[in-house]
Amino acid sequence: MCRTPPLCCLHPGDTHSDSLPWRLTSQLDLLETSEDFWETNLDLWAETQGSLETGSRGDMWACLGAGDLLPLDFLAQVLPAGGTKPLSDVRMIQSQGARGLQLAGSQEALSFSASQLFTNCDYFPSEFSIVVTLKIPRLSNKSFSLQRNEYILSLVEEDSDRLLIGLRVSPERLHFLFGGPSGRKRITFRAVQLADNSWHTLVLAVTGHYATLTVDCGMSVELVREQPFPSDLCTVNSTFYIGSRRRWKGMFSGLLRQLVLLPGSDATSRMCPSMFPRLSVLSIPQILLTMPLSPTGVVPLYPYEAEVRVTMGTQPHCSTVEQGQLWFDILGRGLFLCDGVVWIPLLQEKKRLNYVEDYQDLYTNSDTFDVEVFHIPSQGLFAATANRAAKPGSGIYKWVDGKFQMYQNITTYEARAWKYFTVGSKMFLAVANFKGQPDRDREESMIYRWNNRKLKFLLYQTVETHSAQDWEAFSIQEEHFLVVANHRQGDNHNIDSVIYRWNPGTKLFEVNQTIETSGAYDWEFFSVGPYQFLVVANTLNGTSTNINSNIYIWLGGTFRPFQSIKTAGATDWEMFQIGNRYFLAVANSQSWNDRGPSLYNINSTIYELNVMTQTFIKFQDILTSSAVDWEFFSVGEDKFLVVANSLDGSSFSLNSVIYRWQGYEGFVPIHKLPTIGCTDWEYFNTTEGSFLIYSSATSPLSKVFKLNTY
Ligand SMILES: [Ca+2]
Ligand SMILES: [Ca+2]
Ligand SMILES: [Ca+2]
Ligand SMILES: [Ca+2]
Repeated sequence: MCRTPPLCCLHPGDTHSDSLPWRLTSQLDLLETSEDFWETNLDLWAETQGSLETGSRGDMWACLGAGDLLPLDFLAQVLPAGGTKPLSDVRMIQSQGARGLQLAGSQEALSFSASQLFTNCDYFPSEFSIVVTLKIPRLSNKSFSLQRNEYILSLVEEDSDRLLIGLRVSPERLHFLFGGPSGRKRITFRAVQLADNSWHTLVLAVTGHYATLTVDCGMSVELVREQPFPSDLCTVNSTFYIGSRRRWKGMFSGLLRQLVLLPGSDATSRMCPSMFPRLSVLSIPQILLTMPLSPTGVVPLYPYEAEVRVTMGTQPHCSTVEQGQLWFDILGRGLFLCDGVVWIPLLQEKKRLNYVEDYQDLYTNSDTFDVEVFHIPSQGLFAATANRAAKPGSGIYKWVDGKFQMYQNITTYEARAWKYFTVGSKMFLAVANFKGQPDRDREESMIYRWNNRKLKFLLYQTVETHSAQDWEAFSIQEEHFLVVANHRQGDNHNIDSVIYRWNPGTKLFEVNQTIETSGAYDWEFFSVGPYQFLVVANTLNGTSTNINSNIYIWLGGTFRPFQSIKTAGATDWEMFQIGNRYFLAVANSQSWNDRGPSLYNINSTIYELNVMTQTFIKFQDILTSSAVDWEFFSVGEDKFLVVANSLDGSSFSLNSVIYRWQGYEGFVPIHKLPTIGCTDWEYFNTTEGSFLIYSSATSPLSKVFKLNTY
């Protein structure tokens, strides 16, 4: 028996017209007023909400209670909250970028007593909306599915098996059934095209004589009935069934993503307009909102399968539209999932770093500060070492039969770095000489050009520099630039570093801009989208190493200050990109000021570009021992950083460390490599595989390591 609070439920026909005053009585009205329709709707919704609080809405609200006006999420009723036992009668299926449930097994599992929903009142609300997001397979002629009726939702009186409420789809039709005082009634919406294998969101709003159906936030279709929806539909001892009518026959065969009852009002105004009208949301269980295949590799709670489009060929676009789609890379034999931003590898015959193997001892002319590995077209792979001794100078090695072999010596003056670059078809090597020639006043660094006839590098241009530490080469809009890191002039570290521009007329590099630096040690050029940047590693100002290193941005034909970052004896900046994230890692070599001793075991820091604030923000500190270089490299899909640790305060013999990118955890140490006075790491590839080479500033021995993969 139904509890019969006399004021329980709205009486037939008495207040529906003013409880939903904005509801339009014909489609024509809707057309004519469509422009401010939504606004009006929202205003009126607010009004009714307001009157609700004052209690003036009358009987119906008294019955439902304010809390009952919240959306009642049927799917959430049957899905256990996260962490509990998964339902075996439900399969989670991802399709067209959204997740839905496919029903399987017994109907009992997807049912619950009406008393769970109607706690204050035994009557089904006389005004309500039912919101459904579903996907029904496209029908072939032979298909049996949907040739019959399938139930999305039913409310069944347990003892009598009488259908109190039913929402049912059949080909091109949607039926709403209810038990009226004079038997079962049916409202049928015709020409509703749902079986097209796409997601659709339906809002069925029922009030009194009216039933309105809105599909994908489009035009509403309204049906007027002689008999109104009953206000005394008793729900005692009745049960809701999701996707069935309590029997095998008529089970819903498509996907369900949303199934919500909103008592008391038309949900359309809450859901429309929508950015994604086919997936417009009133209430969806959390488990269906998230994507199960996340980069963190969280295992989905429910049995899950992705029924998604797989694209072949070259890398397709990946944005929110493609979220959940798969791409099969035929060349790389890999399967990737679009997470809405980037393609995440799922299955790939990918290389994984297994171990690092001693490969070649490269005996150099003298102590080596830097190695530059480069490729000369039709010649092969070369390595230039920046050596301390002037004679025989610095070595250039060629990769022959899987080893570096001496190729050419070039006289240099305590060479600190080499940089290979091209201008058009011309190939150059620039050396940073830390010292001047013994018999000259002027300190110079040299630019050499590859001679295609002699197959050697020949002197091309000399440039005045001051204890040069590094050259960086870059191009902006077809213009070619070089920038030198001038470390000091005499005892003065606060001097200008110089940017040179290639003059196509004179075919020489000419001074273009000077930038004040403090013990400059390294320049790094990088681009982010349409913007170009230079960042300098300032080592010391004469009294302290704890000073700013500066990032400059190219604006209006010149580099201007962009951001200053506090560093400690900065010696290297390494720029790298992971997915759509931009990082800058600084190597901090020592913390020192003129009042105290030097500290070598200090943090080096990785910064990440925050696109919103347009600044680099600290991402991770890594403890290093007088770090002088970071090198970023990839093996398969894995990203790595290797640091050159040069000194722990007492010894040059210490480990350099390889870190692997682990997403949220940042970079995690995975490998230690014994090095002596390590000053530089370079990564390179040959047909023999992937390699790392390091230079030693304390011994004439550099080492090549092979990265073994599996
Ligand atoms: Ca190098
Ligand atoms: Ca550099
Ligand atoms: Ca570096
Ligand atoms: Ca390096």
